Amino acid sequence: MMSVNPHYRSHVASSSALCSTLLLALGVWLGTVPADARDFRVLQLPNGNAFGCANCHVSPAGGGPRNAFGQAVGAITGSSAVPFWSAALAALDSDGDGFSNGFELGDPEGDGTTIPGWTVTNPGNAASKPANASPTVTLTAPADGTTVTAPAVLEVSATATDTDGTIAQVEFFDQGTLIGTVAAAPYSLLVDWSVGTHTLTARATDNLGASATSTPVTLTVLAPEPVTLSAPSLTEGLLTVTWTGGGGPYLVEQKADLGQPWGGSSLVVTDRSVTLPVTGGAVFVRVADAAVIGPLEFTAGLSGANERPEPVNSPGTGTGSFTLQDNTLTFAITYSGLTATANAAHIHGPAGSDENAQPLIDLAPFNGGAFGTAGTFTGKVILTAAQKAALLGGRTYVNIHTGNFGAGEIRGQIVR
Ligand SMILES: [Ca+2]
Ligand SMILES: [Ca+2]
Ligand SMILES: [Ca+2]
Repeated sequence: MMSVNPHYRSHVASSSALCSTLLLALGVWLGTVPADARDFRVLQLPNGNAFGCANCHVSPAGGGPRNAFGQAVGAITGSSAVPFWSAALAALDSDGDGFSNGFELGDPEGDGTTIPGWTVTNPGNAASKPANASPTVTLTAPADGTTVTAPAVLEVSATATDTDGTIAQVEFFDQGTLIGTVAAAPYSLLVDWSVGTHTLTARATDNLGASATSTPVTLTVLAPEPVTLSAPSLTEGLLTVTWTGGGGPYLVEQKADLGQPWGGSSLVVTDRSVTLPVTGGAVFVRVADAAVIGPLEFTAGLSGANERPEPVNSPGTGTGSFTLQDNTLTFAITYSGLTATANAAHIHGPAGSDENAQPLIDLAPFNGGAFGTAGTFTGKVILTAAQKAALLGGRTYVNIHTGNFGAGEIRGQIVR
């Protein structure tokens, strides 16, 4: 703690930090410490002479209104001469420029010991502050020049540092278009990359708004090889078809007569193989790769009547619209009229409209902050191959739960 004789200090400082000279002289003459003479306060400040009276006063000549730091000092001292510099005052950022009073004055700890060679700035003037070092940022994944085959769900990751502050956020860009923002380490995003060449950069912004952009890296996503069927095998009425190529999942269609139209692709598998019963004299099989697909639109209509194993009696209803692009499902689901506040909501599967299945996707993070008896779920999720297969096969449904109907109050199958 500093111990300062205010009279002595006032005199030795008079050439370099002179506040209210006349009042100070009067004060000495009267033999008291005048309330308005504050050179002694300048001298209680670490490196106080660098800005003199302007540490505390709006006017650099002293007197008149106090700035924010001067007000903080005044709140401690009142009109007394008590020592005021402390760790607590050092920790404050009185002028709100992002740097603590102690940092600005070269005594970050507030213990009265200054750091030699410090560039002192004014703790009472927001325009006077240390130069802010820009952050640095490096993309750590994917490695530059990475080439993968779709489906390409992989993380983009960066490290970011700021030598004189903190990282406020890291943004990721693909060809200059923002693809996501991460506010805290680890700075990573899971991304469903489309086929093509991606030029990725990361931009880090520090706590004072300075930013830096990483060196770009290139990621190339190739389309899968075409699906090629191998020779089928028939064993005891079961036809096994295998194939190569594609990225999956696979849409499998079959028909018994080559002259008939294909019947649609309700059978969706993730393996490169399927076994089908053969009841007639012939079966024709067509396999399509769904690794790169979309946009495909789906809808769902939710009601109590759709609940299984038994319908429930609820006035609640809901509708959902869904878009699948490659592996990413974007959705907007609205519901209303529930008999109680919803307490959970999921996309379930794989199950047909008369079956039940476990949750695949928790919709709670997408409810806009809170469940209600009415509300919305909007957002997007990246699907696993199995989830995508269930969706493409018409084997997923939305289910919203309430306290009155714990197994689900309204439900709707997601269909094309
Ligand atoms: Ca400050
Ligand atoms: Ca300042
Ligand atoms: Ca900085």
